[in-house]
Amino acid sequence: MRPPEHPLLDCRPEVAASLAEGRPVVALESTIISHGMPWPQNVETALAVEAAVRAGGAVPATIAVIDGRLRAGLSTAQIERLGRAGQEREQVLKASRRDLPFLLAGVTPQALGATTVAATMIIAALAGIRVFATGGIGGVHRGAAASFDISADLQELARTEVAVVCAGPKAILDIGLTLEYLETHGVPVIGYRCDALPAFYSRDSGCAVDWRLDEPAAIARVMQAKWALGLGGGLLIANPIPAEFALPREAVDRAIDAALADAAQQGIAGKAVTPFLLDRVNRLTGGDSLAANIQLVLNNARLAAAVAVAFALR
Ligand code: PSU
Ligand code: MN
Repeated sequence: MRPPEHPLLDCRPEVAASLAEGRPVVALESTIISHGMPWPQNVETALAVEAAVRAGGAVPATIAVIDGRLRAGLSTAQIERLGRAGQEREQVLKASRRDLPFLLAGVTPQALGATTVAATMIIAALAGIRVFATGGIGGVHRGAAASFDISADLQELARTEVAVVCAGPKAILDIGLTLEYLETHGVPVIGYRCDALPAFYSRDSGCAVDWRLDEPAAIARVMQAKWALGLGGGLLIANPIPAEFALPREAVDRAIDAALADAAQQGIAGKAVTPFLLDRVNRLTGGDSLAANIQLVLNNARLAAAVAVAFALR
């Protein structure tokens, strides 16, 4: 059963109706709109991702914090607002778990909070949404032994009951350490039709996944079993970028190395790191990485819809 409507949360009527009737809903995040992609591709992609969820038979619920309220399900105008505000970063706060109280208390200069994977999971779970599609999750950064930079997304996967479909950890991260962290925290990592964890822009990170599952119905049964057992927490469903859109590993690695060097030289730290690196890699690959990012998000939206449909039928 879905939890009762939360006093801080506004669900779009279509989303609330679907949830009340046990029909499939897919959560979508908003940091990717405001901080993950440039305007106008960010808005075009967000709308195309919603359309892909609908084509897959589920209702999309893009999540953000707007004017002091948690929102599950945005209008086109609200998505546009987030996308345009992303050009002026001071207008929209990149909001993870620790930022939500400030946005709700109205003490931030920004009226808009773009939710990361972690914050989107929290709001999805409050609404009763169990499946969420993103591009790539945050993870353990390269050099984390010195910087301690580990995304709050990983802790959220350990504690919040949502299945997250992604194309692997973002390639700017240390993927082996990210997998170790997920193992320590008991987060299942499922490869959808793949044996190796995908690495965002490329299909193979060189690290094996725990389990390969080839059918959305099998993934839905694992979700059901985990939560029926009272284990709580999330699952990571890794969905490789379609081969025709994957980028050659060497070219991406060169761009990432250059972006990391720029970040270090400019003293970029904290939550600015990931948006900075994604933007630099996009410039250094002449836009190729953005094109790949758009395609992998669409691919994840399609799989998330299929998983949500299977989970609703269980
Ligand atoms: N996936 C993308 N682009 C993004 C992100 C994910 O394709 O911009 C965002 C997500 O919102 C994720 C965040 O939660 O990057 C991770 O940020 P950090 O490393 O600061 O935790
Ligand atoms: Mn970080």
